[in-house]
Amino acid sequence: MAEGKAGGVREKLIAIKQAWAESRRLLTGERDPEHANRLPPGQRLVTNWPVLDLGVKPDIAKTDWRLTVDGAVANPISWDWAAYQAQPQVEDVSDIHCVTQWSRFDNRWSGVATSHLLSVVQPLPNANVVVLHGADGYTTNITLECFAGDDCLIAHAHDGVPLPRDHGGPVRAIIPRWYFWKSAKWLTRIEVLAVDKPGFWEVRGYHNEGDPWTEQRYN
Ligand SMILES: Nc1nc2c(c(=O)[nH]1)N[C@H]1C(S)=C(S)[C@@H](COP(=O)(O)O)O[C@H]1N2
Ligand SMILES: [Mo]
Repeated sequence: MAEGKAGGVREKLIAIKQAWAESRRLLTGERDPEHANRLPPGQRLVTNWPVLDLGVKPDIAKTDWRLTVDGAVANPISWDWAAYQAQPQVEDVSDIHCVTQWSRFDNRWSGVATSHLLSVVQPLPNANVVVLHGADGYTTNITLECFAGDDCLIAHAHDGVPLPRDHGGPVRAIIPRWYFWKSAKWLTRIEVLAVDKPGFWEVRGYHNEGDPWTEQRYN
């Protein structure tokens, strides 16, 4: 597809999702804060794995990939593939809940725990938020507290298979407690900040947090 046409399709898709947020479509008004069910309100279970993004899928070779962590940290880093692989590796199984109403159970993620990454970079006392940056220009903000959760990973594999490009390979963030838009694909930069900075969807009507159990879909 020519860049102009692809750009047009992308703008249309963004406008549709933004309009849904404005009209508060997809909200059921139900709540399940105690997680009585495994499926949050308004979600349906899928066994495939849909691909959702802005339509630009960066093709990043592992040899070119870097992960920069900067901002309000004592020890900024820029890991190349070898440095990332040399960090302690963990696995965690979690469920995906996408704001467009699909959920996928039991995803086994492999990678580096965000708690480990934070122990390396050492956020300054005034640090409150992280902004995750994808190589496609996507951004999303998460409180440092949520990002530090023991189920959060900087992941390179899903169910034992290297993350395909469609799903954000070589490396993406996994933030299971929030809707999946917080899990940035093609992760290349983590900005640690004192003051919150809403990301791509957060400035287009999505909720600043994104708890599926209380349907924090829109702001
Ligand atoms: N870099 C980047 N990350 C992104 C997005 C994106 O457009 N770019 N889309 C988000 C949204 S809205 C969703 S639902 C999930 C989809 O991930 P998947 O394609 O692996 O299912 O990625 C999230 N992370
Ligand atoms: Mo999404």
